[in-house]
Amino acid sequence: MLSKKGVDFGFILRRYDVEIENKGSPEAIAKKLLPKDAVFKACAEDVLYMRFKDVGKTVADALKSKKPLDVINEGLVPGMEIVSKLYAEHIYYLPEIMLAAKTMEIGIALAEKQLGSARKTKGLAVMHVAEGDPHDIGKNIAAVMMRAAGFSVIDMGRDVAVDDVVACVAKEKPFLVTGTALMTTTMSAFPAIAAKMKAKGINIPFMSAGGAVNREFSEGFELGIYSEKAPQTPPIADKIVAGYDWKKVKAEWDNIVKGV
Ligand code: B12
Repeated sequence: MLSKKGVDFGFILRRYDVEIENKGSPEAIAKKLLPKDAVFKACAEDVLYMRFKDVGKTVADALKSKKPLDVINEGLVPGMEIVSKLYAEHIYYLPEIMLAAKTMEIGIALAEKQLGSARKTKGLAVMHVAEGDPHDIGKNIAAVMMRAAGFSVIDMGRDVAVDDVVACVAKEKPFLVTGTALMTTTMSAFPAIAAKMKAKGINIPFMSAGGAVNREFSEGFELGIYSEKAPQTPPIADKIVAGYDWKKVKAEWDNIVKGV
């Protein structure tokens, strides 16, 4: 008779296909990436699982113990980041992305209401998403952060034509203009806008942002500065309002965004 001594039956009876399936399930990926804090985790989970009917209550509860900007940055945005990862891994598809984005927007709108408006504006920024690009979630988050930090924002929306941006900047005279591109096919609008601004004698910094651009590209043309994450925009904006031009922001960028 065969001896059973030392035999691990759990190992023999394991279904390998289940393990492989689990590795890629939303739950398995989320487990590693969800925020540790229970309140932020609940917000992130509502976005991740597209619970657009529940997110209002979850965020309202979260706002009882957390600051509105933290609910956005540490709860709702990490949820959307997991969604992006699931999309990249072909676990989520466009319908999930749309529903998750809608859920996040409902949550952000609620948190934004509690931010209150600054008494006196620190200055005006013009923000837009590049021509041909529909990806406005990151820009919307950056706009919320700018307003929360006391700046006024003209949000031109998404898919904005180069000449419309230049015309708006010439008319409104902001201290900063930002452009977001998530598609490699749309980012070329930014050096074109900066060149047209220069030709009109407008020398304010042009901040490029979004997944399609990096620091090298963003700083590679005149007026160009970079912001990697939405929360980096207010500290950079503070420096510009304090008198930094685009060259000085470029030179001191690492220090300005340190720890943000
Ligand atoms: C959501 C999404 C969509 C949504 C957009 C909804 C919306 N309202 O924005 C929808 C479904 C509409 C969409 C459509 C398409 N998409 Co899409 N989409 C995404 C996805 C999954 C997530 C993007 C996102 O919102 N992330 C969450 C936010 C919070 O992150 P974020 O935007 O990067 O923002 C962060 C930073 O970049 C930065 N930031 C962003 N903006 C700004 C602005 C400022 C001022 C600052 C300071 C910082 C900042 O701060 C944020 C964090 O702090 C990405 C994949 C990915 N991993 O990025 C693909 C992705 C961007 N899409 C892609 C593509 C190809 C498309 C389509 C062409 C698909 C198709 N075949 O139809 C279409 C576009 C068609 C068109 N021209 O109209 C590609 C782009 C590839 C490329 N390199 O060119 C990606 C990368 C997917 C991929 N891997 O292929 N998409």
